[in-house]
Amino acid sequence: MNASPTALPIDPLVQDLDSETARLRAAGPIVRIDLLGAPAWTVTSLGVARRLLTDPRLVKDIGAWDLFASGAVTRDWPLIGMVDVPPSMFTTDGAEHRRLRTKIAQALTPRRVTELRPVIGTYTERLLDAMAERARTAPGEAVDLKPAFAGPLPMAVVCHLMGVAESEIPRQMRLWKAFFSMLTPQDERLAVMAEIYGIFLAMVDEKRTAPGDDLTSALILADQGGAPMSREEIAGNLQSMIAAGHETTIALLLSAVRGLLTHPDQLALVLAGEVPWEAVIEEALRWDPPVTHLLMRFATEDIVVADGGAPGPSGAGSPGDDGFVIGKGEGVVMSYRAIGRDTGAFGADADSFDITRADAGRHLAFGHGPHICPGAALSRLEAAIALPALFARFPGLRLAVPAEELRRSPVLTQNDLEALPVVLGD
Ligand code: HEM
Ligand code: PLO
Repeated sequence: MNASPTALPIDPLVQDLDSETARLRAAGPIVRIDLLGAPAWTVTSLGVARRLLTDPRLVKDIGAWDLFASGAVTRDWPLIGMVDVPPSMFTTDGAEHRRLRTKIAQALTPRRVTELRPVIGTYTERLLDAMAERARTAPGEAVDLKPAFAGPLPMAVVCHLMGVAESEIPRQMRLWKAFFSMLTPQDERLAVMAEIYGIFLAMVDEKRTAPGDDLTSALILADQGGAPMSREEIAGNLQSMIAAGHETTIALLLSAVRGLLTHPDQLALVLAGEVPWEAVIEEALRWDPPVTHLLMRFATEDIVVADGGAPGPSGAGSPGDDGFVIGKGEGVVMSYRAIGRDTGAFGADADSFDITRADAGRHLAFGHGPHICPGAALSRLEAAIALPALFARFPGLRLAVPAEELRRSPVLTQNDLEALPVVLGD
């Protein structure tokens, strides 16, 4: 399996993400990439992304991927865990997908999210108390905000939501870290995936006999949208919610803090109440979104994407002349980080963090179309509680290292800062 020679390689070690994003953007609205040996397309333009994300000719069903059907991509491919996974809303299409989304909508109501407010507040205060204690006993010492604050909160909240025991959290953190890291040997990753699925299947069996007051039980009981979910579908959806619900929100918190600490003038505006926290959250989602590259959709027929950006009907226009043709059976990635930096959508200064920009809310960090993130309200709520509480407790918070020294973890698909060392201040 070889990617075409002109394909841009995506670095699994994420050594220089800003340069990679700039290279992708410069290459066009839709670009040939090399995903660890597998050729694919990626989208870097907001307009093209919006159109393709509602185009029914692109599906999540891995059976539509030529490289998989032909055996060129196998379980040995390090990114297989993003595409060949247990049944869930993440990988289904059409009527089957609508059935699962209806049940999620029935169970994950705005009220259920709002009811998490005190839970989020309590976890946040608990973490801040522990940090304050460290600041008292070791004043001036650098603290890594990832394990101390941003890391634990989202996993605790999503486990509470889904009815996963607190005692399970350390194992979940370890397993998902191994799942996402590109440094995990592939046989170990496959074992981790099997272990995760086994844990959730067992959990579903328990909840089916003794439902609780949690979202997993509500999904089991959801009666709208068609046939009840199978055991495997409940486990698959539970597992998706846990995976999606922690890794992404950690990244949102870290992006927002990094943006503010590297732009003290903007932090001052927020602390003075001149710019709302909501603006910080939306700008962080645009500027350095949690999902870098979203794998993957597959073309069920040839799709012509005009150079100007609009995908046309199949067969319109000739390949190469006035656009790009996504061939039937090819894979399409959404590079949400590059899309957030689309100068056509956000202006010439799209690379700058600017909480005063008027149009940050147009970002696609939560996706668009039928698969748009069902957890968006929850993650926004977490950030809207955690960020002000952090800066209220530590108004003198500052980076403990120069911004250029911050490193990314080797996670190809997600935005994962290795660490965010800060000084808590007085
Ligand atoms: C889907 C982003 C938080 C659960 C998605 C997608 C994106 C996304 C981009 C669409 C993927 C696509 O193109 O198909 C984010 C971001 C988050 C976040 C940026 C935080 C800042 C959450 C939370 C949960 C969650 C907290 C659960 C509690 C899901 C699920 C899907 C999804 C289950 C799959 C939906 C489907 O395919 O129908 N998310 N997410 N996400 N998200 Fe989130
Ligand atoms: C994780 C492995 C599971 O077996 C299947 C699964 C479902 C939902 C996916 C999640 C995986 C990875 C993280 C994803 C999430 C949906 C949203 C989240 C992609 C593949 C994002 C956008 O980061």
